[in-house]
Amino acid sequence: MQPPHAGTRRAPDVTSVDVVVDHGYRPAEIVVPAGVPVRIAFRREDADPCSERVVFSSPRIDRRLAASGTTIVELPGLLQGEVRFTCGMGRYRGRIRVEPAARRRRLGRRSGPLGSPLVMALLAWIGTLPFAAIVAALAADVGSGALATMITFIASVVIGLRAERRAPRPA
Ligand SMILES: [Cu+2]
Repeated sequence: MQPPHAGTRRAPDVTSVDVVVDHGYRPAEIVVPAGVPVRIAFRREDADPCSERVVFSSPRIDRRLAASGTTIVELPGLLQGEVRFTCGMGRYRGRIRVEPAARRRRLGRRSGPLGSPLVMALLAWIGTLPFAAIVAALAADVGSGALATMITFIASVVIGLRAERRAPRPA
């Protein structure tokens, strides 16, 4: 199953994670996007019987881990929520936190280099300051320069706030 924007966004078609098994799982918590297959490479570093197998809660997967080297466990795209994995008797514990894929996309869109429309409008206003200084110099009157500065400031805040209200917002 392909996520809807796979072509344009270069969304990964699998999430790969390395987990070291050494008297527990390292890392013990994995965060993955929902709906994307997960490929976990378990690397055993202890000879404890607890390291011999790993059992996933959902889907129910029970896998023997190679005594040395890496064992790959492939999981299908997961539903939002949590999947636990443990050793055979539940002493080693790990979990996969499955986050909604859509939230990641929205976060990516919101963290642009310039931020919100209001910030951009204020930056544009700072750009007008030299012109206010020229107006003041030409009029030989500091008062009219200050007035021009105030008017453009209010205008940029109003424009920025209106643009911000119109900007697409996560539901
Ligand atoms: Cu165990």
